Amino acid sequence: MARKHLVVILGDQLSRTISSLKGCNKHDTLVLMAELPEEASYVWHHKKKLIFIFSAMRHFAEELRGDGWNVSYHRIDGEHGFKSFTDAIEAALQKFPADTIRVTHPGEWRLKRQIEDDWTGLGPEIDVKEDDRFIVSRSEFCDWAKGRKLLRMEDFYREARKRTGLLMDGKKPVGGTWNLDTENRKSLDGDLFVPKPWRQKPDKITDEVIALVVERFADHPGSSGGFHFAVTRDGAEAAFKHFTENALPSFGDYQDAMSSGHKFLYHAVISPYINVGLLDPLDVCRRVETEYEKGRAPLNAAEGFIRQIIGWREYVRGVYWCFMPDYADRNALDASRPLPGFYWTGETDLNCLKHAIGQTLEEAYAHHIQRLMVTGNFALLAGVDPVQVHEWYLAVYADAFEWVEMPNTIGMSQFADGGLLGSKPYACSGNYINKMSDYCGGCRYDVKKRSGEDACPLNYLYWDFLERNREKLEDNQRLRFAYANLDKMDAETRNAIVSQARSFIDKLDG
Ligand code: FAD
Ligand code: DLZ
Ligand code: SF4
Repeated sequence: MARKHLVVILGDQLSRTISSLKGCNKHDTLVLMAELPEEASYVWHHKKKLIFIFSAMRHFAEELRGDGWNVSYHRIDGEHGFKSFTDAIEAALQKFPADTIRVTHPGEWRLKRQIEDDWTGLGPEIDVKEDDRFIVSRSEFCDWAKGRKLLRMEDFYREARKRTGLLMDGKKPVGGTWNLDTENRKSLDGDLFVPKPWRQKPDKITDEVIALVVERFADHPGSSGGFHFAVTRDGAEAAFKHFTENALPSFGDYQDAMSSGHKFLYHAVISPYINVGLLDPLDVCRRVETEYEKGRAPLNAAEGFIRQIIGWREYVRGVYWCFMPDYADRNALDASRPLPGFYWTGETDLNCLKHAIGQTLEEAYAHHIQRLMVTGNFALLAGVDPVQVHEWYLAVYADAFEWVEMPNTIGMSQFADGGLLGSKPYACSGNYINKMSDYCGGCRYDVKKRSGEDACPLNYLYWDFLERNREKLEDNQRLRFAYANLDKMDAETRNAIVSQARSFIDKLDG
């Protein structure tokens, strides 16, 4: 007799070719999908994130049914009363006595533990399949990392280019240079044409989910209004096509720019779709490579985009699985302040933060430099507990799943891993924000002033950050110039800066 499989598909495994379904026979398989209170509340998810995931799950279940799969789907507003996956599986097994519970490896340590600790006691054999939507497997990354003193993203990225053949000319990079990062740093000229972002009008299923989230998750952060994410493969495809046709050519030049008038600039806004499986990462890279080959996008755009996906995205996933679970507790700079309350409201008179947080609460989206150099930088300078910073990022972005969010936050943004992921902290004063954005023009603070009542707080916080962490950071070669500048200040100036920074920080609420 054929073996019966119960295939559990998680909310970020919405790919028709997901490994857990491979080799299963439709007659002997029950697919289980569930909207669950435990998943909806392990952090304080943004309303738009909840809408996106539930609606994409419901659409995917329909798609699977259309393909002939037998799907048992549990809505969070249904009668089921399950709290967790374990509850839902236990109930499913009553009606469908499977020999095997199959699942594709989850993207969060918490769920890996749940599978190992709780699902194993349910009876059937547990079969966890590798998630083959990544270019480099978890074990391949760990083999690569083993024995290296420094885990440089650049080294990893070059290997990934060779492995995929993307933008390669034999054994050499197309154009002769691996990384065109220095050509990704233009600030925005006022009169540039910025394309309108792609938007999906909600259909009936999404409208139902919006009503559900508005009612049931009313106290969760963020706005539910103007929901415009794609929730199907076709929608995600349309969003990606819109990006390649309208924004990709300028993506490289303005990758690091920030603008109060343009939330999305030339960014792809596809991370939620790739992360839940509506778009395939390698496929989008190949299509961007084709845009370059056909002369429709310059090399700095194509290379910059491909680097983010086969470089950074794969690399952070490797770091997560190689260094968890202790990675979550790292706190190399001993930062311990509570996250300021304005991260949940956007109510602050620092204009850069007001914009980045306001947009985040509105859209469940901010681009990389807003996340790294505005919200991340402020938390780093103020010495906020990295766990609280991590929980904020995991909650507020539609693309946030722990495998990708945590290394970006704990490592890249907060330097809490002590330099495993980045060779120096991404700390900046107001000068950088002023160079890359138009935020300072509309701010009540003066970005040119280092101290005094109306001085830009990032200026004194930056110097105080260096002073406070002198013992830990002074020997970092990449901070030599910054410490030399700090040491050039006379004692009186330095003391004034430090004391203004400390009193500013002390006034931040939790
Ligand atoms: P684009 O700028 O258009 O880039 C194209 C694609 O490259 C993205 O869709 C994404 O898939 C990939 N990418 C770019 N940068 C990174 C990166 N550093 N790590 C992984 N993938 C990358 N990204 C997430 O997908 N989920 C997160 O939870 C997340 N949390 C972050 C937290 C912090 C503190 C920081 C600094 C960055 C975080 N990022 C995260 C990375 C990055 O900010 C987002 O991937 C990006 O802003 C998504 O927008 P986009 O699709 O318009 O990206
Ligand atoms: C993030 C999320 C949310 C909010 N809700 C669900 C859910 O109800 N059901 C589900 O299967 N998945 C959900 N997810 C995604 C998971 O919590 C988790 O982040 C990923 O499955 C990790 O791989
Ligand atoms: Fe931000 Fe300072 Fe510029 Fe104000 S002046 S927007 S606080 S960098």
